[in-house]
Amino acid sequence: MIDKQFKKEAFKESVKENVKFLYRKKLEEATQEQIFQAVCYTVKDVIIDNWLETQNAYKEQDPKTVYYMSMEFLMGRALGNNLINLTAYKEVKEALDELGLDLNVIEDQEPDPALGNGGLGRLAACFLDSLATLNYSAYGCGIRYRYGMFKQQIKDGYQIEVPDNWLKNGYPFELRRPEYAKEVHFGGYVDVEYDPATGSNKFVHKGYQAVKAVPFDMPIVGYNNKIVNTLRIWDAEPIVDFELDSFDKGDYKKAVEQENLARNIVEVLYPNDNHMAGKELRLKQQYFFVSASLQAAIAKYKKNHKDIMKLHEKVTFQMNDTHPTVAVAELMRILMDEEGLGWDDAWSVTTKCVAYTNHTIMAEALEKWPVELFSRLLPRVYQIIEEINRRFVLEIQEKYPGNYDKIKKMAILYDGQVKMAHLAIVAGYSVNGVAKLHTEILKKQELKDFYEMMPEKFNNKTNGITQRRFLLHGNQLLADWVTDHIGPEWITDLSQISKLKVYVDDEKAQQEFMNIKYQNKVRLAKYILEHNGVEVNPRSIFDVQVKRLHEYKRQLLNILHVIYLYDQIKKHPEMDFYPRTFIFGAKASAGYARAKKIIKLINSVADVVNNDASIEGKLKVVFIENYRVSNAEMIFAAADVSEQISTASKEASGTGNMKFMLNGAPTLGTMDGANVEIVDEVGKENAFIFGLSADEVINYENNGGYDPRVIYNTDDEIRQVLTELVNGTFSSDTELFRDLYNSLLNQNGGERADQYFILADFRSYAAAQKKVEEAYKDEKGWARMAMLNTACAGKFTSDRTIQEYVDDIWHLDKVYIK
Ligand code: B1H
Repeated sequence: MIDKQFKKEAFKESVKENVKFLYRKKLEEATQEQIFQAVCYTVKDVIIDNWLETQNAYKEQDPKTVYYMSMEFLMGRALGNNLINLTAYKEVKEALDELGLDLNVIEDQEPDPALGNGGLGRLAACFLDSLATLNYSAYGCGIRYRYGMFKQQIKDGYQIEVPDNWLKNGYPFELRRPEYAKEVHFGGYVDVEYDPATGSNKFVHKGYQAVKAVPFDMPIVGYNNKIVNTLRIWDAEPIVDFELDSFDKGDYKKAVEQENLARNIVEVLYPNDNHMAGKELRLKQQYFFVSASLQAAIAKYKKNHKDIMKLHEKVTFQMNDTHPTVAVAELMRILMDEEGLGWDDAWSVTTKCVAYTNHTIMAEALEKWPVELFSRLLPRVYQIIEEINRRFVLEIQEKYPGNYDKIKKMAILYDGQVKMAHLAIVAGYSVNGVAKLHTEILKKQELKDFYEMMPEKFNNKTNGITQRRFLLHGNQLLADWVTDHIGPEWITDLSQISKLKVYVDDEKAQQEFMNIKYQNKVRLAKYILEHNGVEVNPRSIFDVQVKRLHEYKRQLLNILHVIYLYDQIKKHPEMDFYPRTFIFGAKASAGYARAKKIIKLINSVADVVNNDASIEGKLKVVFIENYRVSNAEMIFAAADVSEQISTASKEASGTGNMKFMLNGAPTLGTMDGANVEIVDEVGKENAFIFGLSADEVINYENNGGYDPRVIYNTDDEIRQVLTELVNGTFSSDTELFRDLYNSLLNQNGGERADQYFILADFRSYAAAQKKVEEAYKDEKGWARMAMLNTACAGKFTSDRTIQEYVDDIWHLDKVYIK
C-alpha cells in the first residue's frame, strides 16, 4: 500500500517545491540539512492526512485510550522510521536516487531526539510504535526538554559531556498546539474556605507561581495501517507578559520568578540512569508534565462524556516507573477541587485509572522526597498525599493489628519522606515488573509486604522491542533475506520468524546469513575507522557490550577479562587465539565518577592493546563514542556476541539483549532479567551462560556479602590482572585506577568490597568466553546458533508486550481506518 504522495514523480516535485518554499533555493544549491528538512516536510504532509483521519476515527468510535506517562521517550530519528512504517522507504530511496541524493546521508542529518537515558526511555518509544501498529488509541505524555541526553565526546580517553541542542535547526516533525495550553501551579499555600453552594469547606490554593504548559505533538506512525497516534511533549512558557507599568513591585518580582521558573523547568533531561537525582527541579518537571497531561486528558474526556465517575471506562494512565507518580494525587486534586467530587468518589475513580510499572530494584533509584521540599513545592497535592497515607495506615492497622513494622515498611509518609513507589502501589490497580525474574524478585523481596497485602495487583509484563526499527530499518539486508524466506508477515507478527527454523541446517541459508552478518560488520568497521581511527578486522569476532555505564552492568568485568586475554597472549604467543574485537559503547552519568573511570580504563586498555604490534592484531578494543539510538541500529546488526553480564538480580529486564538476539547474536550472559527468558526460547546450548544465580547473589547480600580477597589471594592470574590496574601497565599514573582496584578488594564505608561480584564471577565468565571462541571456530555450528537466535526471538517483540498490557491491564479497543 503506497500512498499517492509517494509516487516517485510527485515525491520528487514536492521535495523541490519545499526546498524552494523553505529556502528560496534550487535543489542543487541546497545543503544536505536543507534537503533533509524539505524531505521531512514532504513526508509530514502525508502523515498529517493520516493523523487527521485517525483522530476523526477516534472521535467517532470513542475507544478507550491509554496515556503512557513517562519522563523519557528515547525516540531516535524519525525520518527513516516514518518511511518504514508508511511502507514507502524503498520508493523514496529510489526517488531520491533519481535526484542524485542519498537517503542514508539525508537520514544522517537528523539529530537523534534523545529525550531519554537508556532502556526505560527506549521502551516507551518501542511501546508507542507497537500501540500505533496494533491499532490502539494512545498518547505518550512527556517533556519537551530543550536539551536531551548529552552528546559524549572522548578526549584523552575521558568522557566529555556536550549539550545536545536538538532543536537548533527546528524539528520538522513536531507541531506546536498553543490552543491546548494548560496552567500549572507551584508553591503558595492552601486556604480553607466555606463554600455556601455546597455547605461545606473547600480547599483553595493561593499565592502560587504559575507556568503555562504548551504541548508539542509528534506523530507516531503505525505500520501500514494509516494509524497515527500522538506523542505529546510539554514546553513551559511564562504566563505573564512583561507589561511593566501594570505591575506593582510585588508583581514585578513575581513576574521575573515565573519567567525563570518557566525557563528552567524544561531545560534539560536529568542524565541519570537507574539513579535518583533528588533535585527540586526534577520534582518540578514531574509535576509540570503530569498536571498538564492529566488536565488535557480530562478536558478531552469531558468534551463528549458527561459522567466523570466513568472516566476509567475511556481513559487509563500508565506510570512509567515512579517518575510520574505524583499523578495519583494530582488526579485526586482535579477530581475533587475542579470536578467537585468527594473523597470517596475521587478515590474510586483514581484507583481505577492509574497503573504502575516498576523498572528497577536498585536502591539508589527509589524515589523518596523530603516532606519539607514536597509540601513547599506542592502544598495542595501534599495535603492529599497525607490523607491517602492516613487512610492507608488505617488499612494496614486493620489487617495487621499491632504490627508497627508493617507501617514502617509500607507507609507512604515515613521518616520525613514521601515514598513514591508506595503511593503508586497503593493507588494503582496494577503493579507490574518487566521480566519474569524481576517480577518474582519484586514479589518475594522488594515489595514483599505489598504483595502479601494486595497480591491481585501484581503481574509481569516482559519487555519487548520493535522489530520495525531494530530489524527492518536497522538491518535491511537481513530483513530482506528474512522476507525472501518466510514472507513479510514477521513485520507485524514476529512469532512468524520461527519459520526460519527450517533453514538452520541448510548450508546455503547459513552462508547467506553469515554473509549478511559479514557485510554489516564491514559497515561497522568503516564507521569505527571514521569515528575512532581504529582499523578492525571484520573477520574477527565482534564481541559487543553497548548500554549505559553502570557498575551493576559490569563493563569492568568485561575489560578485566580483556586484560586477562592480553596477558595470556603475551605469555603464550604461540597459543591458538581466534581474533577478537571487543566493542564498547556507553554513556556515564555526568556525576558518576567511578563509571567515568571505567570509561577511561577501557580507553587506556584500548591504547595499549591496539598499539602492541607483538600481539599481531589478535585483540582489538574499541570504545564507540556517543552511543545512541542511531548508531545502535548499526551496531546490533554487526554483532557476533551479545554481552549481557549484569550481576544476577540487578538488571530488571534489559532490552538490548533482545535487539542482539533478533539480529543473530547469541547471548553471553548471566541468568538475569530477560536473559532468563531468552535462554528459555533459544535453549541453553545456543547461549553462553555463566555466573552466580540471582538467588545466590541475594543470599550473599542478605548474609553480609562475600570475600573477594580469598579469590585474590588464591588465583594468580586474577591477581595479576588487578595488579596491572595499579602498576603502570595502562597508565603512567599508578593512582589513576586505584579507586577501581580498591572497589574490588576493600570495603569502603557502607559499600562492600566487590559489591557486584566481579571476582566471584570472573572464572566462570572467562570459561564462557573460551566456549564462545571454540563455538565460533565451528563455522556451521555458529551459523546455526546465530540463525536460531533470530528464529527464536519472536517473543521479544514489543507488539507481544503491548498486547499483554491491553489484555490484562488496559483493555483498549481496536480502531480501524477505512
Ligand atoms: C531502568 C531506570 C531508571 N530501570 C531512574 N530504571 C531514572 C531509573 O532518571 N532516573 O531517575 C532513569 C531510569 N531504567 C531500566 O528499564 C532497567 O534498568 C532495564 O533493565 C529495563 O530493561 C528498562 C526497561 O524496563
